[in-house]
Amino acid sequence: MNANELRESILRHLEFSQGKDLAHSSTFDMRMALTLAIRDRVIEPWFRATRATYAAQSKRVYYLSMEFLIGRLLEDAVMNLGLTEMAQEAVTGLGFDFRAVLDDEPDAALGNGGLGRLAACFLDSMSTLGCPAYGYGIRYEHGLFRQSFGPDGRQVEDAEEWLRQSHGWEFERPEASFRIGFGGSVAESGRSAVWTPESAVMAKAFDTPVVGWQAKWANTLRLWSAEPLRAFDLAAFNAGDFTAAAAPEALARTISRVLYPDDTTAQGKELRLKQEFFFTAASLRDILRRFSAENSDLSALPSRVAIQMNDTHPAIAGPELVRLLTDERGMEFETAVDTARACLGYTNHTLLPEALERWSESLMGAVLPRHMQIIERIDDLHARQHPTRKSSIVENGEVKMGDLSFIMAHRVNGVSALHTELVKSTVFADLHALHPERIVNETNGVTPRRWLKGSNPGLSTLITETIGEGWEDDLERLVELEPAIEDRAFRDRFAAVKAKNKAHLADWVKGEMGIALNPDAMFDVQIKRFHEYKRQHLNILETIALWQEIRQNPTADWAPRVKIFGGKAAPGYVMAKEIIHLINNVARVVNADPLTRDLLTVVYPANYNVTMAERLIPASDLSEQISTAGKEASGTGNMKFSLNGALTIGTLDGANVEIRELVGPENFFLFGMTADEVVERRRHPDHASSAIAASPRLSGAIDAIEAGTFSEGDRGMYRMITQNLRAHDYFTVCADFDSYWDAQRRVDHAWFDRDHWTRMAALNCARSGWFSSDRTIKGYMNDIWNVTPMI
Ligand code: GL7
Ligand code: PLP
Repeated sequence: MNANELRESILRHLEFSQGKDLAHSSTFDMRMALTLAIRDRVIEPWFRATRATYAAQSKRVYYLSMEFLIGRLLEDAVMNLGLTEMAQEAVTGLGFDFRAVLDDEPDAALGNGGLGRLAACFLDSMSTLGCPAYGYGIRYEHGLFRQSFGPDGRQVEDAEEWLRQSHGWEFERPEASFRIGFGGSVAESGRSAVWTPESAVMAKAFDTPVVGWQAKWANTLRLWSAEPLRAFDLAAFNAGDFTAAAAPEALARTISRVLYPDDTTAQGKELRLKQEFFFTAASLRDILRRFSAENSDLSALPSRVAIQMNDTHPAIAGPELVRLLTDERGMEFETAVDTARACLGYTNHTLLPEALERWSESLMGAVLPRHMQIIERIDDLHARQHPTRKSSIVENGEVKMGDLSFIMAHRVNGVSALHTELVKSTVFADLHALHPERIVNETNGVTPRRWLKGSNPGLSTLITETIGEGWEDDLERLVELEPAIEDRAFRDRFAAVKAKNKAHLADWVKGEMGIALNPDAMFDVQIKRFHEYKRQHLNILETIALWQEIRQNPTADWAPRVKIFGGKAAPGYVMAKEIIHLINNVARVVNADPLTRDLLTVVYPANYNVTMAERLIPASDLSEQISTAGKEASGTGNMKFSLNGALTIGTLDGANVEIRELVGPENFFLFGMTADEVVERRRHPDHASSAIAASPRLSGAIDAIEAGTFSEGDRGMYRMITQNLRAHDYFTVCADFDSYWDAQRRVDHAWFDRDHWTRMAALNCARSGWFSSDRTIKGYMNDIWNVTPMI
């Protein structure tokens, strides 16, 4: 394709898809026309991949996930097709600003955080590697809420409206519709059972093609939208009851209306259970339909179908597949359980007890009566096969979805080396003893296309000029940078790229927030969901202590810092929202202090999302990965920072452990207790108060909050935070504070030798190649899915 063809194609779409002539086209029209012109280019690899998969009768991967945090698609697709320059030329030639056109696209925020973003990186890697795959999820009408801050600094949530404008990437598939039932009764006769649901909705498919690097392969993201069986009650309408007439539609659509804004917290809502069953059941029906079009023998299912359960959200896949195989296809129960298990894999993403889904037996029985029976039979069968088992799936009136997933999967994986060991020794210790071969580790990864090539063009150019092309899908080649890092000229260029990215970010912050940042200061960044275990409060306490110390000694040799925060709190998570509130008010006070103005600035741009991450990460000097050890299963933000040449200050938690090993302990600022030490320390009832008493800096910071310094004299404002720190402090903020403070001063010290800092930063990049999600997906293909790449 040449530039002229692309231009013609854009003009055609402007005219025939948007119904506009160029002179009257808006930025939106241009964005849609470019999207459709680019989508046209994706069709060829997409069809080619589908045909090749059918022709080879390959095994396909089905990645079932409640969340796909894909962000914007246009820039990424243009990049993967190798059309970036051509598209820029065409759009500019038609009189539009290319950046403004790209920025017009809303983020598809169909996920909360790391778990959903991982699923998006996996889609990219599966397409890049030629792994025949479908992502299956929900087409939420409203993605993750939009965050703003009220005048008092508190989080305000608004509905997100990404589908208000038409979504240019998707294809509606009315022919791929399935009826999904809920409730009702079960009539058993002999070995078979007939489930008669009480209510039902239709699941309708919408497909988005996902093109891989250099368009060698493309897969499908199929999202289900809930629709009524009967859109409209005409009798009620004719009788004048307009609300009742529209009721069936409103009710059905509720199922795919909203993404639950929870991060690592299970939602105990009936609607959530229905959402989980809705998309899982529709996906399984689709999978069996595709299988049956090519095969008549169901025993071949595991040789053609690999289904991955992304966390326990699709855990109902086990019993539902067994139900489809037995009740609907006549397979014998034990054979069906074995067949289902051979297809299913389960990824565990968290050990937090509040995130391990449990559904009350009565709710499960009411919403999915047949599945409840099947779960009990699976439990019985497993108990018979393993008489030494100590626990069961159904306990104390609750169905433990983690246990169900474990028992119904042939492989269970953790998401970092440390996490996998903890999975074995804690939540699944009992089941692991019975099935020692089942748990495997697949350390997370991130796609280098979006998170380096696309988001950091300056660094990408430097890399390509230094080691040549081809690192984008062979990221471990970044080690070839190492000899160049010894060269001062290379380091200067590396530093210049970072400086430019920081200047861009500073411009953006100035425009968005009206705050001027010193681009020579260290950009110290903590962006992620707000959660006590992630310990944004540890960071803000250190910020307060630092501010106090600078005030006492303003002429000392301080390393100027900009502390940047970003992230949302679940609307119902009061403590996390209080921490947000505190940070905003610390920012207000600190930024207004003339004594510290050039040395310390705190900024917290609202509404952290994928696009903001793409802006912030390339401009960061220091990456804050400071969770309580043992709590962050892996992290993926940590990998993105290191890849983009930020140094990490972090605990031995999740994938930080592997990052530190790979980049070298001398290029990583470690602090804090280990996971074992945290558990031990918590046994001492005074673990927090003794730490506070021993640390004048920490007590000074807490005292300042309690004195009303950040709440206009209101001493009680942040009581919830400070009382928790003093009395309970489950996440051991206090016990880790001094160690964190010391590590931050080592950071300051390192910052003064800027050339050495750059050397460490460049080594972080050069040694992060292993964190490509291509490596992760190869692991899943080999260890779990038994699928071979098609390219
Ligand atoms: C998470 C983990 O908390 C996070 O550490 C991990 O990187 C991510 C992907 O594996 O999964 N688990 C979880 O429930 N959420 C996560 O982000 C929401
Ligand atoms: N949210 C967004 C928008 C992200 O891009 C990422 C990862 O980069 C995350 C959440 C997860 O961050 P973390 O691994 O720090 O929890």
